[in-house]
Amino acid sequence: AEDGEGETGVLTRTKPKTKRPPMYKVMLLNDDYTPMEFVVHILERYFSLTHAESFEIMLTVHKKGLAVVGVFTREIAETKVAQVMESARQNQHPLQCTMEKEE
Ligand code: NFA
Repeated sequence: AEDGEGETGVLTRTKPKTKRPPMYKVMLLNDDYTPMEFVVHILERYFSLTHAESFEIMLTVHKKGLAVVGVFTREIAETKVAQVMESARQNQHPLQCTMEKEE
């Protein structure tokens, strides 16, 4: 048999195993120099958030020091971080974006 104890007496997996990929939190960090409007623009552009949502998250980062802006699979998270960091660099803003694996 495919499942349970086969003719050989070997115990095999019974539970269907649907694999979920590890998820990564993408975070934005506060600094004293990046303009608020730039952060809002970044959130709208790379995280598909509305202007109101972007403004709210920007304010959370500004007040609390950081905020999770989204949770993605590793490749998507890496792309978002790279896009934000490149855009900040091009515009000479010190804005920092990082990712962290979810438990
Ligand atoms: N603290 C920045 C300011 O006062 C705004 C900011 C928000 C920067 C979120 C980075 C992240 N101009």
